[in-house]
Amino acid sequence: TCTYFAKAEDGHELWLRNKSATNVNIQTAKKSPVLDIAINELKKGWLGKNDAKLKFEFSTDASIKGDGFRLERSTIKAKTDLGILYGTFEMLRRQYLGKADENFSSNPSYSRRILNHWDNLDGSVERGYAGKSIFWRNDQDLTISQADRELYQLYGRANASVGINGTVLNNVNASAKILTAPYLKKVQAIAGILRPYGLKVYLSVNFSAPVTIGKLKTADPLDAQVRKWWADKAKEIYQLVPDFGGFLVKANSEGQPGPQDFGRTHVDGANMMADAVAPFGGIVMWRAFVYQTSEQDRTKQAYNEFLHYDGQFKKNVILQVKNGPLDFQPREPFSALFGAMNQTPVMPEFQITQEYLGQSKQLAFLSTLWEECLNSDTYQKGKGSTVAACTDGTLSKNPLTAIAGVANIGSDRNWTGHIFAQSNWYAFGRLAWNNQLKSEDIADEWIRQTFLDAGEKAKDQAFVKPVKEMMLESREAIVNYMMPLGLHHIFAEGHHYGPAPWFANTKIRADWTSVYYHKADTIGLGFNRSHTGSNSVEQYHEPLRSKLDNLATCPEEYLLWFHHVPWTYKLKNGKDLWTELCYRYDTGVQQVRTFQKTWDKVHGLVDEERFTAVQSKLRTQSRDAQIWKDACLLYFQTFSKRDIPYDIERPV
Ligand code: GCW
Repeated sequence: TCTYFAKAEDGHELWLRNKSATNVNIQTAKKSPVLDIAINELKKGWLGKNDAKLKFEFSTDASIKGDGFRLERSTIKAKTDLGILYGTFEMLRRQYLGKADENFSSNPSYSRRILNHWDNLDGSVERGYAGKSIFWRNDQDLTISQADRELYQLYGRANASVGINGTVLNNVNASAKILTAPYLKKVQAIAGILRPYGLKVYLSVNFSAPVTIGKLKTADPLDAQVRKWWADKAKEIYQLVPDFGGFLVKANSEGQPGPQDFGRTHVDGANMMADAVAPFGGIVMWRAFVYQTSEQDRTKQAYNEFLHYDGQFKKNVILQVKNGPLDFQPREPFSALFGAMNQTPVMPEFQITQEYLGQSKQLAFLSTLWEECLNSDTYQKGKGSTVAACTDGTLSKNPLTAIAGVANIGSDRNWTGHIFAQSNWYAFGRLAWNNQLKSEDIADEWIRQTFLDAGEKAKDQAFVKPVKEMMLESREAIVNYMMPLGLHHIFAEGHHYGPAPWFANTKIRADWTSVYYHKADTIGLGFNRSHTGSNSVEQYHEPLRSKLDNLATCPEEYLLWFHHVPWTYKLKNGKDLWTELCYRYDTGVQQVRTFQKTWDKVHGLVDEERFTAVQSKLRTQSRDAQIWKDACLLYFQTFSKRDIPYDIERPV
């Protein structure tokens, strides 16, 4: 447990390393635990004029929305205590970054900005690469030590600093045990520690809980006893945690129980739970990540399952949709569900943990991936109907707006395994607060706060610039050496780290193999989802549908996602598919080699500990990028029967 303490002491305080240089006097007419934290942060981190007078002001200004705020020279204005806290963090960030002391207003894009922890109750973390769960150890030990308490405070502080205001404490592959009294007691205690940081607690629930822990004979959502069981359970939870956020549900997906087990629908299931939490103001986040063993292209299934339920869900239900229609691949087109629903609100689910992007071994700044998704145009209500606008209430005027990120946090001393993975936690929070932010600015902020002293400008050219370029390029590099040109899910089975494009197995469902996705043959490569194939393009609105449908107009980054393309097909740069594929894989490897050089050059500009840690991870990444390239090219070559161009590096 002492590793927990080390997080603060060893300078592993994430992006929050500001230490006050000057004194500030705070004037506030109100007192509360939230405001106490704001005051404490200001005392700890104030870098403005010495002995400055700063005022908290509760304002009815209509331009301030929700927990938004307005900063004026010596005033933080907000409607709520949390607004003051978020304004405080923004003010301190601006001071740290050396930004001009000018008026600044900001309102959150989404009202609920939530981390999803895939933490199991035995302490393991599904798709977690940074140690153990910070919340759960095992059934026998549900205590909260002083070290835990301090850790949760650091966690709360980090989240509040970027505006994250909710956390789901357990895995969506949920154990029903989380709803038993001993666990709920711990949930209550955690909620108590996180509350002043503005974090609402939510739980993932298992649909068959009424049977497994409730001893009922069924979990049928239309059964009166089942409905009562959930209503009573909700009441029990709200007695312990009055501001409990609600339930997250993975139902009838990958073997999880759900309403369909009883011949009922997702609507029946979601609404039953929604009724249970509604009296207390709770919500239900119902995941749309469903796919059955069927002949139907897996990427079409969630849309087909949910579209016709639009408008049938209770008001406190929101559909949680992964950014792409498959599963958090290095690159996917956006999920068509974002532009599909007219009445039912939809929330994006991003994956902060790098399940498919090198885990905590590789450097991948995911902000660019999320920005790409948020800015994608669904054309739902004409041009400009971006995923951001479809989900943040701009287009639907739906009062329930939310966004989720699958956390990459664990018990590791640096929280996230890879130091640069901290930037993804940071970026998720910043984009959840403001979905118009640019990755470039987010990276800049994060680098300065994580590695530089307050206001430091001397390292701009030698450090900030090259490191920022590396971050901004990192996701594209991974796309290049893993799955360029729209390739997807050719990962080794199970762990999802390395390549296995050859993976085929007639004994398991086809969509759990790699050959299902790339469909390599002697003619070409790629999954035909155009109108002559699975026709998944039909789920997109015009003019996007036709653009994707037509091989000549389909953006090349999605080419093999939507088309089976002949090896000899000429791409825009004049190269044929096989040749271009070789160059893309090679480019990816070369990009990582360049990252290594970039990082080696900053030696001395960053502390030795973090320098070495990152250097060593980049070596691993470079080696593994090479493996990806060699494996994929040598395998695809058995179909293309062509040489790898001689001006690129030979397979090792
Ligand atoms: O990405 C896949 C993962 C599973 C995960 C599932 C989901 C929590 O491989 O580990 O389960 O998606 O999102 O439900």
